[in-house]
Amino acid sequence: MKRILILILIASLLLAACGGNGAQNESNPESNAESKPESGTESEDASRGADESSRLAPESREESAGESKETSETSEDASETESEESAEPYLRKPADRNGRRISVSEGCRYTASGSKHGQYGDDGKRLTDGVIGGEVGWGWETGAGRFVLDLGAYTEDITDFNIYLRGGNWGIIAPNKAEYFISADGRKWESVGAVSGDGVISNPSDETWVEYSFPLALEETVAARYVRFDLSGNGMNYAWMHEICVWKYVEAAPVAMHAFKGTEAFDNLSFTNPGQMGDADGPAYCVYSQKGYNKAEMNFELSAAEASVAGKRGALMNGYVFLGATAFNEEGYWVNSCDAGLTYTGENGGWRLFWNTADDGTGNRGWFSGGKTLDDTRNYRITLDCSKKDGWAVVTVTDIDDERVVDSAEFRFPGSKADGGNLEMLTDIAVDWASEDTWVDSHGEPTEDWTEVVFACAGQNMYFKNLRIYGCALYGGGLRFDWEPACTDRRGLTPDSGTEVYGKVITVHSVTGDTEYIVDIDLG
Ligand SMILES: [Ca+2]
Repeated sequence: MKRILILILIASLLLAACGGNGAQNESNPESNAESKPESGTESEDASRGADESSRLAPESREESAGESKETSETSEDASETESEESAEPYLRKPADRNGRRISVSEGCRYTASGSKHGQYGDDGKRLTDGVIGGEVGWGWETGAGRFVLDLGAYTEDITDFNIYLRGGNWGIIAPNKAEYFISADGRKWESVGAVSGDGVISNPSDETWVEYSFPLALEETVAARYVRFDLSGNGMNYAWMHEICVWKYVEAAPVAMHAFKGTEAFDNLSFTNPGQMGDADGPAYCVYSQKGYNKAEMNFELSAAEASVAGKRGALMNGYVFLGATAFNEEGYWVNSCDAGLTYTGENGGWRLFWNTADDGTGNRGWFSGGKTLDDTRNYRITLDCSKKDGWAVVTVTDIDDERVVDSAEFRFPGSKADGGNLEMLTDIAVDWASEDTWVDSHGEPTEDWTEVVFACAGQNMYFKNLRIYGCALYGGGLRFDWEPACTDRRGLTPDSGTEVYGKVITVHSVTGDTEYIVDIDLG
């Protein structure tokens, strides 16, 4: 249930309040597909297709002169796979969305119509880099946006499409229709559906920009080497873009799960902090290391994590699983701190990389949230590495099962020493409130006291459960240390026994030293 919900939410990225709309569109493709595949192949390029000497993807060649080199490379690949395609006609089958949805478009080459915007021009990679969202977007000046994606190989069992763009600011008028076409050779195109009207998901991302996506979920699978995205309508003047996406479903291979053997357990009623804790503005469990380490890592079984983040009256919760570092000066006083790892934002419903710093080098707080939503059927290692050079840190997220780096970010962390001599590391599992509406007490009155918010959220089925952490480790002097209690300076639980809340809010169990534990944060 949770996986399905999150898949829908991924498809509805950037959609906050209108999540229900997105779900409806995804589960009912009829409602947003006004152009179904009626008549087999739509050979609108048939006349040009007769030119066998030129296998260029004709649409993109004509409309994007600057991309002709890429397009001709594409055409060579096309001829390699054509015989394969024609030998074994693809049999469509009912789309089965029970498995794991994987992108078949990420990292693929594409061509585009129109001309690149001078300052925010696309670099030919950004529309398939897996990053959806961001502050600006990438611009193509075009009254009829057309993107031709080369999947790199003839690809079967395609089910889902989407295109993410934005408008409403800087005089940019977004289209109101997207139509999707498939092709085996880049010449003959078949429409598989169009999305307009109620099928379009629109959501303001701030006071000025509106984010649009055009999800299409087919009832039957299709196969293609090339996918074409046609934008039109509304008097569009730009395609101001984030991403073009094509997905298929594969059987979800079981990921290896860690066997927790620890028996130590405690909760906010039984645990008393040794003193004032740093992360004390909402339910959290932290373990702080001794000084002297310059890198930390932890494994997080995201595939097992359960999240229910929305309550009544617009209450919305974020979750965090992260590592942190605190830098001290020679007198032992705090100079800076950073957090880096994964956050589950209530607004988009997925886990993503984030980092923040108290001082980013300009005296201001630094904050970054990645655009890639992680696959919630996989498990990940989070690494925070301050060892590269003074004043910098790198956060890396690695798929544990195939040791593949899925996201990373480097950021300024002024005050840190690369040898770790002035650093204290931590692991931290926490929640906070995603919306202003959540900062109310049980009478609905605004409050700045998070314990009042916890009271107000009680009975609304808001939780993060089964946050399974293992393999916590520290590095120093080039050596790796399992995070045994000897590495630990202190543990902190918020709330603890000295903070009055209505009952059990946070539980830590299956604890082995400080290398592994499972956290449940349940507001009841
Ligand atoms: Ca992108």
